[in-house]
Amino acid sequence: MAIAILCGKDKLDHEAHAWLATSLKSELLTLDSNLDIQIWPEITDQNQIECALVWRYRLGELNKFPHLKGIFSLGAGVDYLFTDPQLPKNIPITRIVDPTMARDITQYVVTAILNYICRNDHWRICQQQKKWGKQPPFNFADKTVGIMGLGFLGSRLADALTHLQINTIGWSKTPKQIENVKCYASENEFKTFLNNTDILVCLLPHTQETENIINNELIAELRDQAYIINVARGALLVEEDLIAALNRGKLSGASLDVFRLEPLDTKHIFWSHAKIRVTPHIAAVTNPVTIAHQVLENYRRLLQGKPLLNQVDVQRGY
Ligand code: NDP
Ligand code: OXD
Repeated sequence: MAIAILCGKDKLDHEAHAWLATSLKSELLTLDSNLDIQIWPEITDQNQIECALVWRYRLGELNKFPHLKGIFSLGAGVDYLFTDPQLPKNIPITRIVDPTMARDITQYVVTAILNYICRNDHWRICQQQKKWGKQPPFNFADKTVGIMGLGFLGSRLADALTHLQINTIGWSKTPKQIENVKCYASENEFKTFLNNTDILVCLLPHTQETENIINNELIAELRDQAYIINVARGALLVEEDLIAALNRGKLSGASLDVFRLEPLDTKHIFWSHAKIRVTPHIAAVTNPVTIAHQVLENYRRLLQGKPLLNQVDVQRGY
């Protein structure tokens, strides 16, 4: 009976995520010193592995564990699992639902919103040019933040924004109720949601339905001079449509934390575009200390045949 931790799709990526695997192993052993935890690729006996803790692992590896009973994603998003053609079938998949992650996403998005509304990029350029570039006062009341995806992260972000007295609306698949937030739902209300949005925050999962959702059609429905913050997945954004909208002035800027191909290619236009801020997928990084309890709880439930926490709906894809 053993747990395998598989992080990283290749050797380089594995090394980059070594901290996650080793810290999580050590946290879990602190909680229960009897656990047998093996970090890929040093798996001593594949027959022993009953539970796999994974983050963007090398596709096909999970199929090598004949007695696998559970797959626990170490991230909130599970889209990468569904790209594995050999993903073992009929095995429950869970994901991370962690208030610390919600706090981190909130802080990242609030920073991006404030940078935009307070025109921090403009002041920075003025300072570099030693220019007293005074402009008319900015006004928070003029801007509405629209959050696509009101799940665990999106709903907490919405709540935090209302406490900062930032006008906030949201959109999700099924109807939601969040105090002081006008919530829209389904395709029927999508256009109205977009028509009322100045700052679009994307916190949708990557599924067949959401892929390429931020495209020309969507951008056309946003208010003029809108700003886009994508912290969901790169595949949700049609890159050429974003660039074209920034260049013709329909959009005034974008903060991007996630990309179709990560790491972002050094030649990619996003790096040097004056209206784009790039961060390397750090909006909310899995915290081994805060997730260890839920991982262990789910492992115990798995062994006892009890329902798991935070189980992914494989049909929906999130
Ligand atoms: P949840 O599953 O809790 O929430 C997803 C939300 O998206 C739900 O409100 C859901 O609606 C909505 N949704 C899904 N599909 C559609 C659709 N077709 N149309 C409208 N709404 C839809 O996910 P989390 O909040 O935990 O995480 C969201 C995403 O954030 C993750 O999947 C991941 O990709 C990304 N992420 C990024 C991080 C980063 O560092 N950049 C860190 C962590 C997560 P409904 O509630 O009605 O089902
Ligand atoms: C996640 C992420 O999904 O880090 O947890 O993107």
